[in-house]
This record gives sequence, C-alpha cells and structure tokens, in this order.
Amino acid sequence: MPSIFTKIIDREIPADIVYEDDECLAFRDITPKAPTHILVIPKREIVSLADLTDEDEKIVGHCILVAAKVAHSEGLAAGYRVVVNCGSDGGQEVPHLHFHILGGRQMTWPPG
Ligand code: DGP
Repeated sequence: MPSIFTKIIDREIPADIVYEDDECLAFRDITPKAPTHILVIPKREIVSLADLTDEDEKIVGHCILVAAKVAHSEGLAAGYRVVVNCGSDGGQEVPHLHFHILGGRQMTWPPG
C-alpha cells in the first residue's frame, strides 16, 4: 500500500513542493516544528533507514546533497539540522524514508 508520501509524489494529495528531480522530492512539513521545516524523500519507496541496502547508497547520498542545497536556497545560512527518525523508538510516523530539514531557530541538544 502506498505511503502518504508516495501519494504526494504522485500528486494524489497536495503539498508545498520546493524541489523535485528524477530521484527525490522536497516539500514543506504539514506540522512544522521550526520556522523552516522541509522533508526530503526518495521517490523510491524505502520504509526507513533500517531497510536500506547497499544499492540505496547513491540515493541516500543524493537526498543529503539535496537537503543541503534546499537549506541553502531557503536562506538557512546560520545553520540547520537534518534529522532522520527511524522506527517506533526513533519517533518515525510515516513509513517512507525522509530527511527532516529544520531551521530558522536555535536548535537544542539533546533532542527529546
Ligand atoms: P516522522 O515522525 O519522522 O515520520 O515525520 C513525519 C512528518 O511528516 C511529520 O513531521 C509530519 C509530516 N507529514 C505527515 N503527513 C503529511 C502530509 O500529508 N503532508 C505533509 N506535507 N507532511 C506530512
């Protein structure tokens, strides 16, 4: 069954898309936890970090590079955080790998 993020990729549900290429999509989070909160996802359905295989090395690197480019284009020159929640203890709610870009405020450490 397609994840809600696959429905965003397929334009079955709307999203505020800020970047797209053949391999990935970036869109604004619907419940932002920071002034800028964008999700970068691979178009290929990968459930989580724990499901990665060797063949995913390129797409994961690509998503991180896109996250850095999107952060730059969003003007996050003061810094930002990229987060991947993995599994239930990691706080992952949507079973489609995604990289959170959070910025526009001071981040705290450790995260909750
Ligand atoms: P996580 O807890 O790491 O699985 O984060 C999932 C994020 O996805 C959460 O911050 C809210 C966001 N989200 C969930 N459903 C939608 C949606 O339909 N549209 C958008 N833009 N974001 C969504």
